[in-house]
Amino acid sequence: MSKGSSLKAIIFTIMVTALACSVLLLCGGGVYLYLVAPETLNAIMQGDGTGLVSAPVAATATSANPPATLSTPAEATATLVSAGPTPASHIAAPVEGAGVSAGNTYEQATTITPGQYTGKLIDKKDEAWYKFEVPGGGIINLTFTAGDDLADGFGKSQSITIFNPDRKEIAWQTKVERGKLASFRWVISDSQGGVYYLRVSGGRLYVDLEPDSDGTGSYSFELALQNQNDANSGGDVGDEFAQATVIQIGQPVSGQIGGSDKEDWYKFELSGGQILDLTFTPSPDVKETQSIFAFDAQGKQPIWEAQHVLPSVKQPGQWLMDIAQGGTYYLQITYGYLKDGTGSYALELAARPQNDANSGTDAGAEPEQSLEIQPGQLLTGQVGDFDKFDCYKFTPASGQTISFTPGQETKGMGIQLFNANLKEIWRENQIGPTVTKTHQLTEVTDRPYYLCVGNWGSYTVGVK
Ligand SMILES: [Ca+2]
Ligand SMILES: [Ca+2]
Ligand SMILES: [Ca+2]
Repeated sequence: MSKGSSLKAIIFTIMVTALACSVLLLCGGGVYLYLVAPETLNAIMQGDGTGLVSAPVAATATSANPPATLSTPAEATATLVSAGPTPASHIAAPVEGAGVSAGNTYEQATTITPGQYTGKLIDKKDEAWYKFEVPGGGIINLTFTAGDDLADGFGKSQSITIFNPDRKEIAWQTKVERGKLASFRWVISDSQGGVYYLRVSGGRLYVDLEPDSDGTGSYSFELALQNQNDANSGGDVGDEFAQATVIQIGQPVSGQIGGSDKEDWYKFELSGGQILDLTFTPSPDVKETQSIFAFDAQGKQPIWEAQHVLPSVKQPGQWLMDIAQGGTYYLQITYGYLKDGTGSYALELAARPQNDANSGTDAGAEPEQSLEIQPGQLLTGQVGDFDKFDCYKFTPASGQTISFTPGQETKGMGIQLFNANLKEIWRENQIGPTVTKTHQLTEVTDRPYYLCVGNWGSYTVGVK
C-alpha cells in the first residue's frame, strides 16, 4: 500500500486451527484477496477477482520449503483490496512457496497486471503459470531473472515461455541459469489482443526426458505493456492490403512491427507525372532486418521493394511516374523469413513534379498522349522507373533537323519519329551518354509528327 493509490485495503486476521482445513476466499468483481503468512508476509494464496477460490492450508503447512511455512494452529493475515484499478504493482506481489504455487496449468494461471513479481519453483516438476490481458496493438516487454538460490550445475536452470490467446508458444528462453536474465519484446497486431500466458518452469521443457533438469528456486520478472503507435494511430495499422491506413505524402510516419504483428500496410495518393522520393529506415532498436514492398492498386506483384534493410540504414527509393499513372499506391512493411524484424521504423515520402519540356509535368507515353512542343529550341526531359516513354508532337517543316542527346548518367537510350499516320520514319537505338543523334526532315507531307524517347535517364531533344 505504499504507493498512495486509490486502492483501499482492509486487513483482518483469521485463525487457522487445524492441519486439515481449507481456507476459502470469496472474491467479487474487482476485489482481490491475499492470504498472507504471518512470519514472512508472503502471500500463500490469492483470489483473482473473478470468483471463489480455495486452497488446502494443510498442504501448505506440511511442505518443508521456506519461506511461507504456516504454523498450526496459526494466525494468518488476509488482506482485502477492494475495487482498485490494477492492484498488482501496488501490493505485495504474489510469492510462491511452501507448496502453494501459481497454478500449474492454463486454467489455474494467476491473473497479473503489469508490475514486478517474485515467485518460487518448489521442485523440479513445478511450474508457475500467470495470465494477463493485452489489448490489440500492444507490446509485451518482459524481463525474467532466475533466482540467486538456484542450484549450480548441469541442467540447473529455469525456463520462461509466453503463450498467445490460442495457447500457442510464441516466445521462450530455456536454460536461464542462476542470476541470469532473459528479456522479451513481443509486438502484437491489432487482431491478436486477448489473454496471454506466462509459464515459469524447470530449465528444460521435457523433464521426464531430461532428469537432470531442475529449476527449483526463486525467480522474478517484470511485466510492462505498451501500445504501438503506428502513424500516430495509438495502435497498430492494418495487417493486410484491404486494411491499409491512409498516409499523406510529406508527413513522416513511424510504426512498429515484430512478434505477431508481421505486416503494417499504408496507402497514399500519388499524382501522375510526379517523382516520388521515399526513405525507409528501420530504427536502431530493430533486432535483425525489416523489408518494404510497394504495390499499385491491383495489389498483385510488388512494383518496388527493398528487402532485409538493416537497422539505421536509410533505404532510398525513387519512382518516376508517367502522367497516366496517378492513383493509390500501397506500402507493406514486413520482416522476412528467418529474420526477426521486431522494432520500430520510419518512413518518409516526398513528391515533386517532372518537368519534361518545361511543362511542369510528364510527357505521355504514347503519341496520342504526347506533349506539344514548338520547334526552335532544345528541351530537356526525363524517363525511367514507371515512366518508360516520353512522346512529343510538333508541326514539322521541310529542312528542320531533329536532335536527341541522352544525359551523362544514361546507358543507351532510343528515339523514334512517327508521321501523322503513326508510321515510323526514323529510329535510333542504344544511343550512348552525351552522344547526339540528328535527323533532317525532307519531304513533309502531313502533320503533326510525333517523337517518342525512352527508356531511362535525362535527355535533351529539339527541332530546329
Ligand atoms: Ca504495427
Ligand atoms: Ca517523363
Ligand atoms: Ca512519360
